[in-house]
Amino acid sequence: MPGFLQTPPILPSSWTSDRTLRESVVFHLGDDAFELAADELEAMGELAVAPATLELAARAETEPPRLVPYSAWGERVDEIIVSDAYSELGRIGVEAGVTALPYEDTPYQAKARVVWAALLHMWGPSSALYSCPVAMTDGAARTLLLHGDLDDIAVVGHLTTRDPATAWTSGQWMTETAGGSDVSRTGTVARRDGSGTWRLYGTKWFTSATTSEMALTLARPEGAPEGSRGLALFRVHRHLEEGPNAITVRRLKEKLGTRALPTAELELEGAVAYPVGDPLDGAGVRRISTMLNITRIHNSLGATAAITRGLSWARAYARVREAFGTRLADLPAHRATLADMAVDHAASLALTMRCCELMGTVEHGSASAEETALLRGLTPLTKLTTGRWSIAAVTEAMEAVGGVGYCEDSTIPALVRNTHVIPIWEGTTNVLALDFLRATQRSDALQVLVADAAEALARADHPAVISAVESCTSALRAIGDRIGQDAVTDPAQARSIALGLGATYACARLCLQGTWAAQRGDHRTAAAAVRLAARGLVPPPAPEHLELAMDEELSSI
Ligand code: MFK
Repeated sequence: MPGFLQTPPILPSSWTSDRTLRESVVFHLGDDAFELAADELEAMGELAVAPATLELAARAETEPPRLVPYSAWGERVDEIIVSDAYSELGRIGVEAGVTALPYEDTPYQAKARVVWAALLHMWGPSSALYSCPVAMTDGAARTLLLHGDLDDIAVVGHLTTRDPATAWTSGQWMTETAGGSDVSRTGTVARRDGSGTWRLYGTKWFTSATTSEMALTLARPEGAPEGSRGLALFRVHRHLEEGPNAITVRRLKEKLGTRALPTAELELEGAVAYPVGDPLDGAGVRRISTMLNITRIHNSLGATAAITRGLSWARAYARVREAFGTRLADLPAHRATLADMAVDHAASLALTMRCCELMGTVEHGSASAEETALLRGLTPLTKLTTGRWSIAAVTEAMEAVGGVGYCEDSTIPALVRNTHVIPIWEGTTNVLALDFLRATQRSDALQVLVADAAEALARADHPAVISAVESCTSALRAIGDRIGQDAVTDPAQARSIALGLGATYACARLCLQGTWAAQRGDHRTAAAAVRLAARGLVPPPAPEHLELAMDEELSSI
């Protein structure tokens, strides 16, 4: 006689089961445009969790990329073979428009990035990290359009098509052995050969999506000054018309997660490269920042989507698992945990959707100077805040599914591993906090952000959000006091200020959205805002005793 067999949890549609996502899309898009987008989004909601898609994702995770350095006859080929399941997931994403939609002429106009964000939010966690090349491809396309010449712009069609037969992806080869966070230490040299062609010499230490047809990279033209002001931006192709470019693959990285995604160390041995913009004007870092800001928003979407997928697994399990005489979904202690995860989801989405909305407005050419400054400051804040939230949330999700959630065949360990790259990829929490501080010193980013939060709070007048509005107002005052004490110039304070501002801005946006939703009869976002505020918005200042960090001073005890 068979023993007890647990009914397996089934992931429901990523669209119809996700009230928070649907509400966010209507709030940011408006009812009429929402009607236009609804079918496309519903289709992606089904596709993202279809058994065939999830099987591809699970298979891609177990078939990591392989490096074939030499052909059977000894020729150096440096071929990287990826799982066909990974390639197929990419084809699904490209056809659905995850790279194309923001570049198309759509009825959503400046709001196209809102629809795109919803698509990517659903597809990303099922893509086995194909979302990584999608991020870099988006960043490269925008960078080439903004800073490139006609030759650069000619490749953009490949980066922004829905046709998998002609679609390319782009990498971003920035990280070097000496220059990880500190890009000014980039050692790759650019030299012109006799025919005037630029050629690059150096080692790129972390190049993800290495099978991409092209990449954007930094190099120092010979004779240019040290530091970041001497760097130039280049477009490099893996293959030239006459054959492979002069690039060898040293090895593939063995990473904690993102295992389907090829990440390699590359040696540039005179690789032909095309400067993007004037290579001698010292503006390479400024130009690649266009790409960085876009990939950082993709990173925030990845964080938000990971929270959502973790929550979706936890809820699916809570529906089918019984303990102590009832479903997990009915146990008060478990409901409290799931409710807090739902708050993480709402808060993370509020920040990320605001970034996407602003990004669309800027790209559409209809942004005010304030909106442009707001996006500059909000991007690093959102990236660092959602990154930290995502790690906690997927860990909670694994715990909520119990022992099976700790086992590989549940696929939840892959979600946890893949999420752990989020706070590292495209800048760590501290690097992003310092980037935010630099932005506040160079622009109105801080004043505009505080003013935008205050305006949201002023319009959040539903009784259901009053306590959250009061908490946000006090949090803004507390952060203002800290900044007033010159904390904005103290790097040690950067992290706590940035995390505090990130949570407070998210809460202010939830107060505004919660007011709008409550007026339509749904109080759940208002409740999420109140709960987020009750958990505490501003972390304590940095530790006073920084000597604790390295124990340099031996205690006299
Ligand atoms: C998914 C799979 C992943 C697989 C594993 C991945 C593992 C991790 C792999 C990685 O390594 S990811 C890459 C991590 N590295 C970074 O994210 C770089 C972090 N460093 C920064 O973000 C620095 O702030 C930056 C390099 C961008 C600039 O630092 P610098 O060299 O001190 O330059 P500076 O003086 O701050 O800025 C130079 C110019 O760029 C200025 O403009 P102007 O020339 O007009 O004055 C800045 O205003 C502009 N700029 C800098 N950051 C900007 C920006 N403009 C707009 N937005 C920004 N974010």
